[in-house]
Amino acid sequence: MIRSFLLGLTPGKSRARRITKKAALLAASASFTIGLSLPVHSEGFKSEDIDGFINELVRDEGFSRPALEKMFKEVEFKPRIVELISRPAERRLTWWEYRNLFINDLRIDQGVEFWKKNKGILDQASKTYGVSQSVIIGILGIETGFGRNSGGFRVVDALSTLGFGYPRRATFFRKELKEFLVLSREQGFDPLSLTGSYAGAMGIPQFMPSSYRAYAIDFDKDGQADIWKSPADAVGSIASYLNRHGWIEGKPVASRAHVQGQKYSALLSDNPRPTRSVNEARNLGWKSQQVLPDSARVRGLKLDGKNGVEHWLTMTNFYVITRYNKSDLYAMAVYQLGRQVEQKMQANQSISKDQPASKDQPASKEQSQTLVQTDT
Ligand SMILES: [Ca+2]
Repeated sequence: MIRSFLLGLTPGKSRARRITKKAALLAASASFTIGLSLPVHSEGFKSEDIDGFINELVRDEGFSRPALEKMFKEVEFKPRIVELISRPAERRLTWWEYRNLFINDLRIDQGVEFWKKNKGILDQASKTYGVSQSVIIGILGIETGFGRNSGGFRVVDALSTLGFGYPRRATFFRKELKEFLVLSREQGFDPLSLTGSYAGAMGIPQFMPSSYRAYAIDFDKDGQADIWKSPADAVGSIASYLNRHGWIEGKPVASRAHVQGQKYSALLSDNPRPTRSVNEARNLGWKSQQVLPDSARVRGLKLDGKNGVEHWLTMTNFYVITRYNKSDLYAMAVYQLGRQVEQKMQANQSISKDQPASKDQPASKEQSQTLVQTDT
C-alpha cells in the first residue's frame, strides 16, 4: 500500500537536469572545502546509485517504482551534512569542553521545567519500563534541549546524502534510508515532510528510523507514535529503548574514582561494556567514591576534566546509555545532566515542602557529593 507517497509532491525537473545543475553547484562549493578531503562533495548523487537503490526497494519491499522515482527527484544532496558528520562533537572535544557545551544552568532549568510539566508521564514511563526518570531527562536534554532543537534537515536528504555520498558509513545510512521509507509507508507519513538531525535522527528523542520501527511507543495512545510533537510518546519511547537494551533500575551508572599504584591502567578500556568485578578493580588500585555492590561489573574510564584527568568506574547502566549514542562523553553528559536536574527538583521540593520527595532514586548524599566534586 502506497499511501502518502504521492501526496504533497510537486512535479520536479528531470533528474538528469537536476543532477547536472547540482554537480555544478557542488563543484563550486568544493572550492571552499579544499583541505577537508571530502571528494564526495563534487559528485553528489550518481544516477546509477539511485536507480540501483530504487530497484532494490521495488524488488525487496514492494514499493511502486514511479512513486520512488518521483520522490527521489525532490531529494537534495547536502554537502554540509557530510561536513557535519565528519567532525562530531564527540570526537572533536575533550570531556570538559563537551560537558560545558551541553550542561549549563539554562539546560538544567529547562529540565526542571520539562520534568514538572510532564511529571505524570515520567512517573508512568518509569514504572512501566523500569527506567529512572533522571536518565530519560538526561537523554532528552542532551539530544534536543527537551525538544527545542530536533534538527532542521529533511530526513530523506540527510539519509540519502550519507547513504550515497559518505562511503565510510554508506551501508548503514542506506539501510536507515530503506527503514525510513518503509516506516513512512507504515505510518502514512509523507517522507519529504519529516525533519531531523544531519544524521537523520528524528524528533524529540532523535531516533534513527530503525529505532523508531523497533522501539517507538504510542504512549499517549492517540493512535500514532509521534516522536516529533508528543512529549509522552518521546518519553515512553526512550524508556522502552533503555528497557530493551538492558537498563537495570536502581543500579548505579558511574562513580568517580581515585587510582593508585602501577596496575590501575589495566582496567581502562575503550569498550564501554563492563567486564571486571569490583574486587578486581580494587586489586588494580581503584577506589570508588560511591559504594558499589560487590556484584557490579565495572570498567575504568579516563576523561579530561577541568582540573586534569578524571577517573571513573562505569557500570552496566552506563553501557546501556551508550547504546543510545556510542560515546563515553555522551553517556557521561546524560548521566550528569539527569542527576543535576533531579537534584534541583529535590532542592525546589525541600524549599516548598508542599510535595513529597521523588520516589525515583532519591540522590544519596554520597552521590550528590560525587557530582558536586565533578562540577567544580
Ligand atoms: Ca501518540
